[in-house]
Amino acid sequence: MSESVKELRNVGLVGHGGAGKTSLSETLLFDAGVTKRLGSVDEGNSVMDFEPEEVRRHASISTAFHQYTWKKHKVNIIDTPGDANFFSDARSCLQAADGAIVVVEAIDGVKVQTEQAWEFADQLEMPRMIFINKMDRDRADFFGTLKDVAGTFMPKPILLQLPIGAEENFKGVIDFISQKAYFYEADGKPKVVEIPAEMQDQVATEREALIENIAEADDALLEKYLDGHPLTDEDLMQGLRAGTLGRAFVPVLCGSATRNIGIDRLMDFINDCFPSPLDRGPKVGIDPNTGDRTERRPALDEPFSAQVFKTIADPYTGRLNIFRVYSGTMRVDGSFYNATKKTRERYGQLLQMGGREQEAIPQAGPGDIVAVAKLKETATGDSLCDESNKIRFESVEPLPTIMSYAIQPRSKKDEDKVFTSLSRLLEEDPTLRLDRNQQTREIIISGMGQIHLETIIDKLKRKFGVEVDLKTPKIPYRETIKKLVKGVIYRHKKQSGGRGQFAEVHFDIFPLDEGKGFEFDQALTGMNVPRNFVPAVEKGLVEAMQSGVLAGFPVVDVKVRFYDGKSHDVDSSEMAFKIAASMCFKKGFQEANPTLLEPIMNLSVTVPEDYMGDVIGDLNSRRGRVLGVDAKGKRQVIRARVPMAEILSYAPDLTSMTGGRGAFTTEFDHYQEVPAQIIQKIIEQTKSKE
Ligand SMILES: Nc1nc2c(ncn2[C@@H]2O[C@H](COP(=O)(O)OP(=O)(O)OP(=O)(O)O)[C@@H](O)[C@H]2O)c(=O)[nH]1
Ligand SMILES: [Mg+2]
Repeated sequence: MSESVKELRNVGLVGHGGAGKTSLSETLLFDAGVTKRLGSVDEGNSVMDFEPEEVRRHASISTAFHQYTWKKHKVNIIDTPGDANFFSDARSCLQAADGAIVVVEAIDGVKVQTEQAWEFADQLEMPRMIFINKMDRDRADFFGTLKDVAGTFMPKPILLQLPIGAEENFKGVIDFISQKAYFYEADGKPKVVEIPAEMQDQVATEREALIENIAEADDALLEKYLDGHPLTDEDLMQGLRAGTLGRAFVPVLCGSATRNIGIDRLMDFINDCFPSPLDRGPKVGIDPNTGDRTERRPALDEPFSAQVFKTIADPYTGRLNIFRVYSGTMRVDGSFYNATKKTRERYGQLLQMGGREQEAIPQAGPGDIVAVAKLKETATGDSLCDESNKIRFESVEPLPTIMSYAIQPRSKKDEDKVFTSLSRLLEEDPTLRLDRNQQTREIIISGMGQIHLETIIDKLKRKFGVEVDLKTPKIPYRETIKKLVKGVIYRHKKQSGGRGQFAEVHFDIFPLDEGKGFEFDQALTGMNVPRNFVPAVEKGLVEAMQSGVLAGFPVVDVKVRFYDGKSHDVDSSEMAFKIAASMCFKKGFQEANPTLLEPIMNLSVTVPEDYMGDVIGDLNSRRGRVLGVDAKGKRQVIRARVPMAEILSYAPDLTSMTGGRGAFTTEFDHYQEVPAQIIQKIIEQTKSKE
């Protein structure tokens, strides 16, 4: 448990992929003395990007946790992955933070993922700061980046520092409040000196702007300022803290994570101006007994409450649930109530996550981020609480999946293992979906994009030794008829030496409405067909319908009326009637104007207004039908119906059309007839694969 909740900081690092969040985490840990050597993403020895898939890709695929102590403050770092493929995990884990550092690189400025993380932090009403990173890189442009940031984000970004030099000559930062220059050596320890003469005017102007911004956010300070009294450094720090916490503005700092420049300033800022769990106030939830709104203060004497925001599945050590405590305390070897699953769970050790390592701790309290192993039912998003003081918190839903593949084991013997191993990965990844398509018999995995599904395949191999390939899923087409045919007659007769085979059936075949499936109408009147053969006739029909005449797809939405037939005392048998029924159906089906049906999806595409024309034009070329467009904030939501076959690879196409600014969801809506000119193509393709 941290010394004091007041001195605890839970800090989430967000921003687009490659902005430098993990590198920054490494430098924070190094400067605080947690690591003896500065970890590097590029060299593969980062303590935060420790999973083999991360080391190989030089990028985070999953949120990592660590902590350090700096000037009596304990800081939990939550290093989220920036790539859109892993944004759902970033969102879930950011819920555990009290403040967010938005890392922006000084070269390309704000990118889509940064905007999306920002919007999510807005939803959580989370105080933020911006760290302009990579000031040492070629083409680093501080003011260009600042302009970009100021033009994109609200609340208003305000400048606290100026960089000294840039690119290769980036040497340090000037702090407006202390009015000092900080020059850095490789160890991250600053040499504090007077502001260089040539920068003094610029600093004076920027400092004045900062003072005004701070004063504007605080009535008492504003009054003092307008009365002409100078604001002291203490006034400014107090105003800066209040304005940051109250989200009146977003302070901007700068530096270089890999060169360890400006990082100690950032650490001081986190201590001084970022919220403690106390600043964020009580956590609101629902009393599951009454349905009423209730809350928990971040205090030791409150009943225990917590929420799980991440789960890690390990084939050897089992499952690990990571959660944030909101109120009360917990000690080792205890139990709690899971208000989401409505069960009681026992746990043993309390663990604190430090990258890949876990350290046992004796107890935990408000604001602490803790893990426990081997819970039975608990999953990401669940609320944990004291059994006699129940509370349930809301949690963000996982983002909907956008890409699907059929999965094929390389070795036949792995078929069963594929499903069980993927189910294990499902425990730690709520954005992964697993379905077995009854019709095509394929195992379909769906996820957040190409990279997401590829890393799943990598994990499957590493953790469970199962090798699989990803294939484009088959479209589950179906066959049906459009015309009614009456009086279809088929006689099955075979005379081969001994006992022969004889059966004759008479059918009427009707088309049914979409979704009606198959109906069998036994309408025999005379005694031509003994009734004990009726089940065989129905069975023959059901079997015939499993594989249609056009291209072998299942037949649906058909009614067969069995009204007459003929039989023979000796030669008729169930088998003979089954065959007759099947053949009669196939004959009638061909006369009944057969056609193919395809799945039509509901598609909802969210894009900034500028891209609307392109996206709608593209949907039209995919045989889509636009149903409507609604405004949602600054974005437009296009609702359309599109054939599944046309949007199997929509994710990369939408990304390239919109520069990554588009998002979409799909769900099955109904089956619809395939246009005539396409039917022939599908039939040929299916036949060529046989
Ligand atoms: N020159 C320079 N390179 C940096 C700096 N910070 C990070 N990098 C490099 O940028 C690349 C990406 O850094 P990461 O720390 O992995 O970025 P990230 O934000 O964690 O990326 P994701 O995990 O993919 O979201 C690596 O090659 C780093 O070495 C910096 O301050 N200066
Ligand atoms: Mg990273």
